[in-house]
Amino acid sequence: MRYNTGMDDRSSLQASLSGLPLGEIRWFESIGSTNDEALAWASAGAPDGSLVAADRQTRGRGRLGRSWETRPGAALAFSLILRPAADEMDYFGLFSPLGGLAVCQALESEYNLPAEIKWPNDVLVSRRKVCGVLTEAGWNGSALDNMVVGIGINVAPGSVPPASQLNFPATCVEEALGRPVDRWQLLVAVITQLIQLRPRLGSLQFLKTWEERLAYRGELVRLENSGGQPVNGTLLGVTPEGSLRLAREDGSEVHFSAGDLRLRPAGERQT
Ligand code: BT5
Repeated sequence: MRYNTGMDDRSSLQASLSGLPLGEIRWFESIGSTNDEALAWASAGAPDGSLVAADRQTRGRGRLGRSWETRPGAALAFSLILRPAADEMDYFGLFSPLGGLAVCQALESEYNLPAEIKWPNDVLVSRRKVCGVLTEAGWNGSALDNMVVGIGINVAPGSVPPASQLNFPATCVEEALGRPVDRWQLLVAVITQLIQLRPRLGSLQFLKTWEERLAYRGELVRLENSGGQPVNGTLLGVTPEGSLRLAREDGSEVHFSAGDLRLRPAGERQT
């Protein structure tokens, strides 16, 4: 199946999203980064639930200055502007898993495709990365003003960058499924799931749902950061704030917040 381009994309997107309780919507055929646009728009007053989506990103961003590839006609790249209500402020660290969980649940509900979350922010299918989430906060002085949840999903095979550009094996939804999918249908499903999950942010049920989705749970993993020694341990789960819980060999439990950490299965060679 070929995707429509240009104005058809804009109208397909708007038609698909028309039933959802969203704010305003901005669509770009090509943009630097949907997160940059969303952060600027949020600080200029975009309402809660506003959406920036693009067919192509020329400077799509991952975490810690890494880049994210979004090739035209093959992927989903969008950023949702959320204005945390007073009771959501404490759950600052959970907006990223909110995005990841919404993608997992959408893949399962729409396509029966089992998906996992590689802590902190990747969605894996068959242990390959199909989606990345980059959540960024907008501040008004020292007060949290908005959270931008940026989601990139590889949909068609053309969206998967060559292995030489990847720091973890990647795939796309169509490859995993063995058939074409309608990316607007997937977009609607992800946003629908996110809207449904949001009121449960920070609840025990939210944490349980997240933990059940954690890739490598009960397995030996290695945590790497840019500087110090890697840490090995058995992945136990997450804390209520979203830190990773690891059991060391001596039985002690240690917690790690996302920072600049990378999670790897312990058996994998360091690259
Ligand atoms: C992420 O970062 O995985 C978060 C990616 C978030 C992208 C969305 S798209 C909409 C919104 N607007 C933006 O500008 N960003 C968000 P990280 O865990 O740091 O992973 C980045 C690494 O993934 C790169 O260094 C590459 O190795 C790899 N990568 C780049 N493009 C990829 C792709 N399309 N599929 C799989 N892996 C990719």
